[in-house]
Amino acid sequence: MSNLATTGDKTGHNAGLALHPLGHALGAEVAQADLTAALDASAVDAIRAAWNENHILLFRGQTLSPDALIAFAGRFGELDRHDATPFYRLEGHPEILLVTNRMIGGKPSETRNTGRNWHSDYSYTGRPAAASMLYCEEKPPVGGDTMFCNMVRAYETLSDKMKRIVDGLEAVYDIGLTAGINERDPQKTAELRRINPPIAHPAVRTHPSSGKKALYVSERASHFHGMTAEESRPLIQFLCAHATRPENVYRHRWQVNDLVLWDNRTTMHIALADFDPAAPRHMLRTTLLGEPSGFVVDG
Ligand SMILES: O=C(O)CCC(=O)C(=O)O
Ligand SMILES: [Fe+2]
Repeated sequence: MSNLATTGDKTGHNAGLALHPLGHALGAEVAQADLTAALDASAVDAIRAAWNENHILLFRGQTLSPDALIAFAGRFGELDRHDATPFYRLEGHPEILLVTNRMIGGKPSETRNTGRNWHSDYSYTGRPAAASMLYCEEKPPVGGDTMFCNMVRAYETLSDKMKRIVDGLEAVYDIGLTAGINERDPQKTAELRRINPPIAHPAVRTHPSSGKKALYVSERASHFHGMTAEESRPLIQFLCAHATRPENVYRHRWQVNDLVLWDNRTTMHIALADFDPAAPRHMLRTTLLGEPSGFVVDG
């Protein structure tokens, strides 16, 4: 693992990464890494272990072409080709989703307001994202931050009675609850609704690697299956407020050439509109497919 600084012995056996915590609740920076170099299996394992432990990882100062980003991401799982949101892909690279406010084809970008409420990626699909990686190519001089919260801690800090209640629930996800979707092209959003009908997923999920239970409820959940919206809404609001308490959040201030990896099974995130929309912000995202989950509901 010559391309990753380690704290282990020089042979690379049992090597740990040079990790610096980003927040008490979640997040770590991996220092002195060059992700364009070929990663051997032990480096991939070490990153995966640090990722499972910290939920989000930051690599600064990376110069990654779309192909290099795809190659790196593909070492960690099966890449999503973003068929659930086909209008937002980087041309020629379906494995990359553009999150940008640059003009596209002379029109305002459809992803200029992506991620503006607390969510886990692709929760409105039958294969909710296992993980996402976001690479910053351009950022406004001030703001454009992203916040992340720890859904394992969110679950663990509920009372035992509330844990038992949410253990038995399924949240119904609705792409129409994506903040800002109504500001986008109505024909395209109608197509997105057609591709992604409301789908129910367990409100608590067990992480396949760590075995930890994590809350899986977000601001894109309309109700709990079998309950009315009126009955569900106060509980969804409470759970989201509980999960996103400041002490359970890490706020990332982007630098150009940052790559942030997050686990969508153990975190939620929100992209803040805390910047001048005339200042370009341009990010490339790759997404790792999660396990098939959930069932489509009538509403
Ligand atoms: O632009 C961001 O900071 C994050 C947007 C988002 O939600 C995503 O890329 O999944
Ligand atoms: Fe997102």
